[in-house]
Amino acid sequence: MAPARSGATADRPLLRASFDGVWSDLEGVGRDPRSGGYDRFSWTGVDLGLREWFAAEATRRGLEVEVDRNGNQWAWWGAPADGAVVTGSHLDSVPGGGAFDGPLGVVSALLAVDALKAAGVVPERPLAVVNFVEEEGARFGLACLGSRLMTGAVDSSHALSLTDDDGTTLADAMSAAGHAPEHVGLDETALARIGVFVELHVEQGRHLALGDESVGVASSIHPHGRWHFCFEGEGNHAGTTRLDDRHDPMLPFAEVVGAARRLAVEAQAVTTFGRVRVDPNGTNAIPSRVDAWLDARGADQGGVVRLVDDLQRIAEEAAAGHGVGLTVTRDSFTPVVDFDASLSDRLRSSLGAASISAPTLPTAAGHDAGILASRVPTAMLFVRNPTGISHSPVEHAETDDCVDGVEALTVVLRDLLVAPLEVVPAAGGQPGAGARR
Ligand code: HGY
Ligand code: MN
Ligand code: MN
Repeated sequence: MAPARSGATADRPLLRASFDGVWSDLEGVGRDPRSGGYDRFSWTGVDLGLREWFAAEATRRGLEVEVDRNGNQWAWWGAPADGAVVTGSHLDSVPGGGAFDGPLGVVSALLAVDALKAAGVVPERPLAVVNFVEEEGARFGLACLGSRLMTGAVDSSHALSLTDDDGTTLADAMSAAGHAPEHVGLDETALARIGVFVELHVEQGRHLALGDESVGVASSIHPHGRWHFCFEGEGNHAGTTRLDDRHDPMLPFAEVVGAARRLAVEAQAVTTFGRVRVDPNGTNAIPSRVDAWLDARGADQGGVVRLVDDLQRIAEEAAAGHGVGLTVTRDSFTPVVDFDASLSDRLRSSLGAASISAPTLPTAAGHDAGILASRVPTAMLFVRNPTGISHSPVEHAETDDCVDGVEALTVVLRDLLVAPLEVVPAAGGQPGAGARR
């Protein structure tokens, strides 16, 4: 059941029509007609199409578009200045991803600007809609790359040396897309401009689907990380090589996959090996090498760390047993993120004042809001996902719920744009993340 209408937008049918219109313009970009999934990877031709779409939608609204040193796009309502209200999300996807993860936050932000302007809101401070680059890390392997670079959470030269599956570095991909890579890194100017950041996102889970509300407020992001397991064996003929003579990297890898699931159950965590590269990947060739990437997450940070340590020990024993080499590299780890309590409370109270009831829920999905939380006050809104499925072509959100999301975001932004942004201690948030004037 959708929440009581907030009344934030005078005409809901018009808003629904606007949503359908903007959504349909974006829907085809980077979509595989066979699977219905999306391959939207940073600094590719598809990404250029997405960036052009973003710039056109922003310009159509009279917003000033800028691209920062890390390639994130910013659309400004009002001259860029410190202490702005910033919203938005990302447009890239995982391989074969869904339509809503990321784009729903960007589209909703643009439509919220429409609603605020239609309501005659005169902001006390600038507003920016942002499109963060490479949030999924699908091309270069590091999630939230644009926000990590901006906050200095990743070393710039390390980031520029990251390669995609074809061996193209981030630096070369950015150059080829016409964006100079040499200035990537910590961007204090961009960070100072963020007074508060509010990201709307489709829920990646079923908390809302199991309840009555279509919109929720995030409390926290579970600790999560990515580890690269590289098993190096000896390539050989699949038919002529005796079993005793084999050093097959696939075998220790297979043991590790099973162990990862067992350890996840014990630790009440989740583990996934969703990405595997087998060299030379021939039916009649014993692999010389297997590269596999582990995604491990859980509410208990210590439990996740112990799980990966145990798994690494199991992998080392299994590899040794097959005369296979092993290296394990931690690609990223994001500790628990508790969103800024005072900002989240403020979201809840402005939603309540607009008679929108929104439960509070945690998530195990990473977001740019989670990375920014270490530097600026951030909060998130979630929109109901009936199946909870995400990172899949079947990811979905009902249009009525998406419109509820736009209305909720409009209510929240209206409050943040016109009322003072007090400086509040970030109770339970990250150090130094209190809202700023
Ligand atoms: O992987 C994640 O948690 C997010 O969807 N990027
Ligand atoms: Mn995602
Ligand atoms: Mn996302």
